Amino acid sequence: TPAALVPGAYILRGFASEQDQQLLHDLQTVLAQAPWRHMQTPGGLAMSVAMCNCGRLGWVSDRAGYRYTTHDPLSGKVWPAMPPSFAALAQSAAATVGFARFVPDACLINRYQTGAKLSLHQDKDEQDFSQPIVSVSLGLAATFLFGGLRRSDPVLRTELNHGDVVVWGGQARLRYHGILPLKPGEHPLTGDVRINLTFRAAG
Ligand code: MD5
Ligand code: FE
Repeated sequence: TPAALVPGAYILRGFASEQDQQLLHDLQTVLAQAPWRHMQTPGGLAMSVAMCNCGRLGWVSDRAGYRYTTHDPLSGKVWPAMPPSFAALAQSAAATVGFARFVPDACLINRYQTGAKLSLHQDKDEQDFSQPIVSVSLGLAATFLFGGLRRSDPVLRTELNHGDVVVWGGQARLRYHGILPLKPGEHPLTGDVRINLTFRAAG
């Protein structure tokens, strides 16, 4: 088992590197069915991160709040299927740190352009917090913030680079976390953006 960043959080540096082109290719298939969009916060502001989903369930935010849906509110159709390359990578990363039974039913896909950020928050819209979240970073690097179980707890930071995979389980599952505003840059595979695939067992 790799070393834990904090108890329950395992960073697998470069775990997705060999599959990067396959993942980005399959992402295009997803995006052809469900395009990027800037969702609204319950307060009515557009999020700076553009999002999309694949899998049986997709995470959405609007004036009514945060929730998982089976259908894309933009098209009225079900979310695109989760590509086998996505599911296999997420399951293999989870199994590497001991979650052999992790079966993601949701993949939230985040796109960070220059300046896009994710403020400190907890992921708690899922049914079963004993299931981990697996996150895959592609393209430009970003500074990841992880706090504690209370918003006021001190915040540590680490860089997430292309190909890095993090499994957030156990005690780390409900920690506050966020992403600092993306710095401008250019990546050979993604251009001027960072992409994050976030796998969850949501339902
Ligand atoms: C990202 N996305 O890099 C991150 C990766 C999100 C989100 O935060 O909600 O879409 S997921 C990081 C994560 C998930 C669950 C728990 C913890 C971190 N944690 O306990 O620190 O776009
Ligand atoms: Fe999150």
